Amino acid sequence: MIIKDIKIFVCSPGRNFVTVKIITDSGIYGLGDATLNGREMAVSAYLEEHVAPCLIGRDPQAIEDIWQYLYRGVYWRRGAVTMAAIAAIDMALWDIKGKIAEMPVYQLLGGRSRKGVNLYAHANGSDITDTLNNAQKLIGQGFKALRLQSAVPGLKVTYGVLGDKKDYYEQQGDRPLPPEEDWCTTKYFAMVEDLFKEARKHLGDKVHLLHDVHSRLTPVESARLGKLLEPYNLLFLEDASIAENQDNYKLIRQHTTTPLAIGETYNTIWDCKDLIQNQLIDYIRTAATHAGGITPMRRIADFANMFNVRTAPHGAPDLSPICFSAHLHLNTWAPNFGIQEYVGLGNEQMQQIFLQDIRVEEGMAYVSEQPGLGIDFNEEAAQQYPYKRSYLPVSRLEDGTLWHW
Ligand code: CS2
Ligand code: MG
Repeated sequence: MIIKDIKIFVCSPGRNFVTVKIITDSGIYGLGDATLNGREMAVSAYLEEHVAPCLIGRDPQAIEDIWQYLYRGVYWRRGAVTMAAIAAIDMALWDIKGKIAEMPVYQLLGGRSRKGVNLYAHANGSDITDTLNNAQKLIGQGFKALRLQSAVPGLKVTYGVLGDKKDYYEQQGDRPLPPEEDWCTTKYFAMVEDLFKEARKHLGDKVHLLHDVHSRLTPVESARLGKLLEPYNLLFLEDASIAENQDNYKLIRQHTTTPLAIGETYNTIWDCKDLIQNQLIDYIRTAATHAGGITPMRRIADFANMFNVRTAPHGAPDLSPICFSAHLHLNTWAPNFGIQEYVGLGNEQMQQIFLQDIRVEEGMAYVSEQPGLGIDFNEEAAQQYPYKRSYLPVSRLEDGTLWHW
């Protein structure tokens, strides 16, 4: 069997997705997600111009060799664009291998470790009451773990809380330039403890609560926040501080027992090596699409397992359903799986394009039993929703200084 053709699709059913389809001479094909929000066309060009020509004629079953060829072989290692491109190829090859073996991918990884995959849903709100009302609705739908985010009074916009806008694209209107948001740590601290105090009062002790800081705090501020939230028993505090310098987390860890999670922007195991081996975090949140595919996600999971770190893959709306499927296979297998972020199975247009049979019930997702990843891609439907240039926002402090978004 050889790789006969590789097609790259960029469609926008509400938001942009980059999809790779590897077609073999046997007719079997595989699908992968290469979406990099705000930089989609860079990955598409990388795949089209630099990757696809090198893979035509190769054995699609040599997943490991192709991964090494695209990572080690090119000299220019790592980086978000490169790793999203490698990720999509890797996912598509696992999909093909599963179809050849007539087994779902989780079986190829080592088989089932659990009956279903625990999810956490997003409860966002324009104020604390609104957030808690939304949380109650999700609890009513059976969710047992919730990420709580509430707008910060006095700020124009707060990450994770879009008010009446359905996504960041709508926030940009017809002028596709990065929207500008503001940040003030003092105003945030004045809100955040009340959010969790009220949450425990109204939602009780049984529901798991999580919170995303989206890298807005310095390490010492993160340490203070972790301590402040200890009485409310979070499942984890996500992205408290940027960890380009992984040592940042030593300071945070020394001061708090609130569990810590990070990793949604990481491209390789090297980005989290020190965090994991020094047990500075509790959950690693890498995504198959941004960390180079299923092959390295499996390595990260095994490495993390040695240090009592669990996996909690990123599950934002800017990862395609193909990535979510890949995560469900990894999560069904990984002995140290923790929890999966979940924002629904996509809008109506997405459901016409990405065809899948994932079941979500009572806050758990159940992986497809179809051979491969168990997801299909409707090319004609995708063509109806062409690419639209768009950006993630940037963030500034109130004096105008550019801050982490
Ligand atoms: C967020 C993401 O889901 C999350 O945890 O941090 O929504 C993130 O902002 C986007 O994926 C950025 O592309
Ligand atoms: Mg996040």
